[in-house]
Amino acid sequence: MAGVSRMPLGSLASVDIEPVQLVDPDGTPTAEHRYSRDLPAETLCWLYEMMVVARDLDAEFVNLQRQGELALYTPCQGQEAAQVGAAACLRKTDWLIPQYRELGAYLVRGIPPGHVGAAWRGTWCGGLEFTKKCCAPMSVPIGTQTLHAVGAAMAAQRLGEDSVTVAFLGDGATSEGDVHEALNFAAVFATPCVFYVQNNQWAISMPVSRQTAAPSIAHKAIGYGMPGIRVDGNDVLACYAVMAEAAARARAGAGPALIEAVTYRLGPHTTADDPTRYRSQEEVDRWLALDPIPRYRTYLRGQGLFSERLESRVAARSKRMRAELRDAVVDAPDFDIDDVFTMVYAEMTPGLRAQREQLRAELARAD
Ligand SMILES: Cc1ncc(C[n+]2csc(CCOP(=O)(O)OP(=O)(O)O)c2C)c(N)n1
Ligand SMILES: [Mg+2]
Repeated sequence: MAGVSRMPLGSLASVDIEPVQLVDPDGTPTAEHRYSRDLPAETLCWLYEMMVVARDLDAEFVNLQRQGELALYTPCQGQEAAQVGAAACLRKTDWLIPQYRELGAYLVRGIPPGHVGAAWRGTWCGGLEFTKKCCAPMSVPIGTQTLHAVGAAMAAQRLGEDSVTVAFLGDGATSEGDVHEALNFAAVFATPCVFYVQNNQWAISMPVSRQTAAPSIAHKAIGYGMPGIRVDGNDVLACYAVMAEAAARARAGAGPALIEAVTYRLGPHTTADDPTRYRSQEEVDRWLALDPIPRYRTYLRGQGLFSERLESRVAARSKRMRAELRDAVVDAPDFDIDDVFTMVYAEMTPGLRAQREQLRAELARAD
């Protein structure tokens, strides 16, 4: 497969603290030789397109929240390379198990933006449509999705399928007990599951320095007996190459891996957050200089692949998808409150029935 090195994924006894980087922040190729940047020109341009469209759609989501169409949204600005690179190298039948900030991965997988909008609008089917594209609905209870991912990977293993499951999680999630159980189970049973930690430096207002005393999040892999690897999460080609290697390894039956993509959340944690209360503008500026999109644009230009034609194709797609999102979300009907109770089990339990009656009575009083 293009972009995959022939070398095994690191060593089980050590983790390189230097993240894998294929494109320097100035847009020139690095001296990295274990991984290849060799992808077809069409793929290289598509990665750019996906990153730009993800950023534009992300801005549209924030606008929709500000206009009262969505209660909440979790911006992914700054993390486009980490998400696009990781999702782009997978097969359509590989399962994506997201946390909640993975717009770039949904986009690459072909999930219509309106379906992501429905999920943030809180309609009953919000997220259910994702499963048609082998992507689980978003998961807000931090870390729980990693257990689902290991379960899905074990199911594929038992069914003799050759699909790989990728669990997306954040730096903060790695402090959760659930994640320990998921990593341990995955390693003991050699499940085809890749744990992809987007270390965006913050878990709401808690810095990553408070999440672990280990040298890095990737180092935790050593204790579980799986390879751990750090990658520059603002370098789309490095994220692509490292995930491609981990997925190929898992597909071949060699078990899970833990990837730490070192990146930064440029925006707020959610649309309800004010990050100026806990981090400095100087820190944000330092990461803005490492913005994955201009870096990759410079790289493409250096390769002779960037053109006005590409820029206008990307702009047209972005415009189309933003309009698609707005059309799906603006003035969409509210859901029927009964669905909260009727859609959980095939048959409602007595407890759910009682809760429904209680809510109905409260709503009637409020009217
Ligand atoms: C089990 C649980 N505990 C606490 C929360 C509140 N909470 C929501 S997001 C978040 C931070 C998660 O940080 P991280 O895993 O780094 O992901 P990021 O938001 O940075 O992408 C917390 C603590 C939650 N949703 N679930
Ligand atoms: Mg985080």
